[in-house]
Amino acid sequence: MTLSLRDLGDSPVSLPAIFGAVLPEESIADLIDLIDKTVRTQEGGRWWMTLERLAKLHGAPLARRALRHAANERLLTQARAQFGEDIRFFPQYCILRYYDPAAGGALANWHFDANILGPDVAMMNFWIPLVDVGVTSPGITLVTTKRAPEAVWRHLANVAAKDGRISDANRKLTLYDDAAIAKELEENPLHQTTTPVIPAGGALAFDHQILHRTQFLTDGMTPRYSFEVRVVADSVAETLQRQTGFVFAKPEQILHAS
Ligand SMILES: O=C(O)CCC(=O)C(=O)O
Ligand SMILES: [Fe+2]
Repeated sequence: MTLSLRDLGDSPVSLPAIFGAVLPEESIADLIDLIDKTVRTQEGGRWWMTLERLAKLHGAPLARRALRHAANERLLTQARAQFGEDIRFFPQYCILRYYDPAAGGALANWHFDANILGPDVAMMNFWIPLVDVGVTSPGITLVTTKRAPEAVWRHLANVAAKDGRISDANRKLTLYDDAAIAKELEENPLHQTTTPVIPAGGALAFDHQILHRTQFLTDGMTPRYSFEVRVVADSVAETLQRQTGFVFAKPEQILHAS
């Protein structure tokens, strides 16, 4: 399956989808500058930072500044269309990343983002590269069939079933062995993978049921900047907040605070 680049419209499209021109040039430049000054200068050589941590280290206004770029009317319209209602941002899992393949280490192996809130909570990710990805800079490879492979999804559901949701203690069990997934994909021709080529400021939109990983690296790949923007439906946010302690932000809180 090949995904084709589309414009952010106001009707829901089937996921995964790729959109062009989600962020304007000014937003891309500002987010790269922010990543250079925060993510890349942090102690311990870590290459990613959640907006929650950004707020802690550098103040809430800076975290809001980052999220405000994503809270543009066009992205919000598409997100609301997907859920059929208003949405809330999930700042504890909105993540700014810088990744240099030459420095070694892989970013993410196969997983579902359902490892964050559990398999039954609908969550959507606008994965926004700030440089062109999919050829020289590593993008995302994903399986285009939902809840696939079934055996892997079951494994995740079983892990979650232990305490009703994915906890910090069992989250590492939800990362999958690459060789096992490769075998599963090979044996079941229903499952296909794709690695979309996405221009800087475009977005790959997918949900918690779609198996994905960092694109397999090839020689000479160049560094990548990216921004993960996760959202949930407004109607589940209050309950989730009570159950999990995670905090979800309404778009107007992001847009109208100083
Ligand atoms: O940035 C990557 O390569 C992995 C990101 C990821 O797994 C995600 O956005 O859900
Ligand atoms: Fe992920």
